[in-house]
Amino acid sequence: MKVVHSEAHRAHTYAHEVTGGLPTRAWETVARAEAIRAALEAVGHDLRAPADHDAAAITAVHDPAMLRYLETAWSDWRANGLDRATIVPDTLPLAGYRAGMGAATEPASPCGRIGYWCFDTMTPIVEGTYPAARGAVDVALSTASLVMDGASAAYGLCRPPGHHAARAMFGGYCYFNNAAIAAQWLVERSGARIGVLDVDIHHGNGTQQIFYDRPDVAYASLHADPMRMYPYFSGHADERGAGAGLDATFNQPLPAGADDTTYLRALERALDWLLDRTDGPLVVSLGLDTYRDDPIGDFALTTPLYRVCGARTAGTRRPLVILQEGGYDVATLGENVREWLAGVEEVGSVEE
Ligand code: Q9C
Ligand code: ZN
Repeated sequence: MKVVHSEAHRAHTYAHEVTGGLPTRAWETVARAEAIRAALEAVGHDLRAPADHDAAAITAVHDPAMLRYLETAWSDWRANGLDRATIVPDTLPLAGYRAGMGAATEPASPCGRIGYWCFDTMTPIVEGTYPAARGAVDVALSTASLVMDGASAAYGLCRPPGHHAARAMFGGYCYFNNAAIAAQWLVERSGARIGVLDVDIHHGNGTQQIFYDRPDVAYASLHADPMRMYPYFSGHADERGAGAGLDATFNQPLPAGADDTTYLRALERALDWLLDRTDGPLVVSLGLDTYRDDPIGDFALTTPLYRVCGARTAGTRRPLVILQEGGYDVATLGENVREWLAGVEEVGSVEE
């Protein structure tokens, strides 16, 4: 299968994220993407670098002011004489802050700006973050191009991931929403109704929000119930879209310990639902943090199940734009991605 991978992710690196106000080890690491790359290279996938894309594809789904923020955050921080290695927010404009008083506006202070745009403390900005995030978008768009040019499936090794990034807010280890940018790009070029299948264990709040009121991109997600897991504030079963997008969002929150059988049944429901509402390519937000040993997940999926999931997804016979999201057990991440893609290839008609 054709695999797109960028070196730019390597400069997005930091030792700690802040959980519950304390520095804890970073889970979203360079080693994750390198483990995937090594596993895919070892079985002969056809790796290539992405093409550069301009910002228009990003501002088609994100607030241009958020793009400007991410582009300038590091230099602004430095220009203000702040010399910590990472930028993390400490003051966040919750809905209640300005309730009844109109929306918050972006402040001038770099410490205020990060709280204005970033919704959690686990998504630091370092010097290499912006180039890496742009690289991940390039990976997603080059993967979508391969599919538009006729590939039945292609895989983009996006790092940083994307599905928690909303129109005007980032977080959850995500800066730009790679999958949403690819889906929007596919809508514009194919004129078809596009599906997004999100199998990361965390609800893809960003992707859901970006397309919530639109009928042309249908979003289906299987994830840990937000009552117990991050991102906490979205992904309930009664969130089904709004306005013209009503019934173009499908959430299946699953219990702790969800096993292969439970999961496969939910995946099949999601695929049937997407087939009914779309007629073009599917973008897959491929998170492997559903794995039984994932350090931040609580599902019980096994490695062989990923091959079955890939095969069932390819069984839709829709072109697949498969983009990497989460997955934090570095020891098995490469083989779990490899097995998912092997399941796709087993269904056939995937060039090399
Ligand atoms: N103690 C993705 O999988 N919270 N993002 C982790 C760990 C943040 C996950 C808490 C999880 C973000 C793309
Ligand atoms: Zn995740």
